[in-house]
Amino acid sequence: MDMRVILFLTLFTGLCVADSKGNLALNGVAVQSSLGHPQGDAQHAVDGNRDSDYKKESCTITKTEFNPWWRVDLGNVYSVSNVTITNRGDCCKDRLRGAQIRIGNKLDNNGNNNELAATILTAPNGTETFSFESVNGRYVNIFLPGNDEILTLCEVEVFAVIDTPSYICGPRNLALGATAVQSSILSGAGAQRAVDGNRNSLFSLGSCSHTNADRDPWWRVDLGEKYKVTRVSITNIGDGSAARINGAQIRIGNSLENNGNNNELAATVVSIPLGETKTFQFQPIKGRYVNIVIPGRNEYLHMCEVEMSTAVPQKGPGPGVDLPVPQQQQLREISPVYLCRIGQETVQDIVTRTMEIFQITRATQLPHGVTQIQAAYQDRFGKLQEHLRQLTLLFRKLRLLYERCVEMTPDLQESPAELVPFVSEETEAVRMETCSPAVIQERREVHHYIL
Ligand SMILES: [Ca+2]
Ligand SMILES: [Ca+2]
Repeated sequence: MDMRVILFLTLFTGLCVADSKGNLALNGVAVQSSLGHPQGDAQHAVDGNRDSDYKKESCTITKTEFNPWWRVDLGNVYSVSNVTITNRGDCCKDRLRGAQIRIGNKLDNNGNNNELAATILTAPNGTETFSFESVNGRYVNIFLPGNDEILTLCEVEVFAVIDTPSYICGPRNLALGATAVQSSILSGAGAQRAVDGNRNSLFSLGSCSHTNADRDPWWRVDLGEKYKVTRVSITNIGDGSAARINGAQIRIGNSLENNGNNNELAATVVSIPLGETKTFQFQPIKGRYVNIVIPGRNEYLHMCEVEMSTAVPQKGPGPGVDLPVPQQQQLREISPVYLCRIGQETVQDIVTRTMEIFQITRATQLPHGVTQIQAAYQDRFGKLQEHLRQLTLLFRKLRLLYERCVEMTPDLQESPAELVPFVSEETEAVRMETCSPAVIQERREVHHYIL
């Protein structure tokens, strides 16, 4: 088989690298919805110790709350296929029943909206492994839906088909767990709450910082070392006044003069809707301190999470080190793995759509003597048409990915293109329609990911 095609198929079937069995969660950064007890830190579920006796200080615990969760950041994106959970053994095994393993790359709803990989239907007795169809993701959540629930985990181990990242993910959140201070503290809502990894925006849940109505109120995080910061995200309060954050300035630098509020201005907040997260991007500013300050008025400053990062993925060099590889080159290096991810997802989407089409088609074959109701028929026909339209778009996307793959591997051999899906006459027909807005949108999306 042609080298280029082998590479293409290899990328899209996920067999990017050799396999291994390492626990990816070990000593990863873990956070949880709340701390139910001083000995129940989120980090205890990734300390490499499966001891299931809570008193041995190797288990986590949240408060009794609505929808408690726990999350580990794997640092990069992996194709996760197994999660091993050690339940608490000294009591309360049943609490874990109904918990969900969710995996993905988003932090919306603290990652609890990511793809559902498995549900814990019966309370594990000791350690139990959950295997599933691989899910790509950087974050692994254990989410326990329900009222008045307590989530306790004594160990969570995460395994992928391959121990090399599916692709290099965006850089880590530099502020997570760093030391934060602010101009004053209202009702115990300290600055640290804005860097606890929890975006929960309901003030009552204890993860939002809040100052008094100070003149020029401010908040500051100490990153410990100098970083070239290019991006700051702020999660606004969800059950207070959204407008208080308006006009806040993001300032970055190394000086503590005027509490750091004289450092370089990176961006100004115009507004952030209630409970939402807004990201501010700017040219790199090197600094150890990042301030959020509301100048010129007496105001309350409250934020439920502040996250920040550098533009280039942190691979290899430690904090504050200027990366030796120019950004352009770095991006070129990681492009094939981005292709790999998008290709896999596209193929997966094609499979899902096709299965749905089969389902609908099967349902239209009625037994003898049964007549189709007109409305039901039209409904099915409409759905079928929509699925087919989406399927066409997905194949176009796959074709674009293939073209990009070819461009990036000019040193590999030529052709035989017939091994690649959708390369025949249909492809030619598709190309005639490039003026369709949907196609343009698809191209834009694909190129956005790749470039
Ligand atoms: Ca443990
Ligand atoms: Ca928080």
